[in-house]
Amino acid sequence: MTVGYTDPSGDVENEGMGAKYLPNIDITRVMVTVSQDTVTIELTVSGLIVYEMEGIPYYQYRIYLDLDSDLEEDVLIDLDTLSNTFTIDVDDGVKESIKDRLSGNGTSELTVTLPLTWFGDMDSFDMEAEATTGDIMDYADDEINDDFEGGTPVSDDDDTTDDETDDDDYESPGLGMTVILASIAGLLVIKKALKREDR
Ligand SMILES: [Ca+2]
Ligand SMILES: [Ca+2]
Ligand SMILES: [Ca+2]
Repeated sequence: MTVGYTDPSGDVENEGMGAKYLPNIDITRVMVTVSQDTVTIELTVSGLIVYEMEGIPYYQYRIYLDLDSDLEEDVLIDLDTLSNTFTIDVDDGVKESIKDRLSGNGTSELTVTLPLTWFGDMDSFDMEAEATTGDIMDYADDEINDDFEGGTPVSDDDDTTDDETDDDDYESPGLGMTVILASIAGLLVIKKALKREDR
């Protein structure tokens, strides 16, 4: 099961940060995939994901999960370069370090892979995310599916498996049309044959 949203690029809300820092927090897509044993989160930005760094400006990437459809967060995954902490917090419980479960530093896509047992029930869930950057004076951020509402779900076109299913669906009407055309052709032949008999 996958829940994913796309986000426009160039929609960072900027309070004075230099333009060169903005692509790194400009979210374009977030996908959360639940498989048999793991939950995998992929966060994509226009620029480069930066979570292993020190100093100013700082970057923070946060992914929230709502597991019970009440539009309130139950899980927070927080990657904060200012405090150099990379944690998951479930139901305001004990924060676990997830530093060794991250990959993608310096690329456009951050991947976090976590054990499904940490989450409990993931039969239905929703997700939102935000990325922020700042220095001493300035600040900028981008959000996706803010407050678990209004996001643009990833379309079927982005999913190879669904494309294959769609192709299968198209074959049936195609086959049906061939049968109809063959029937019409057959009727025309009979009609012509009958006309010949009339002569
Ligand atoms: Ca964006
Ligand atoms: Ca909730
Ligand atoms: Ca946005």
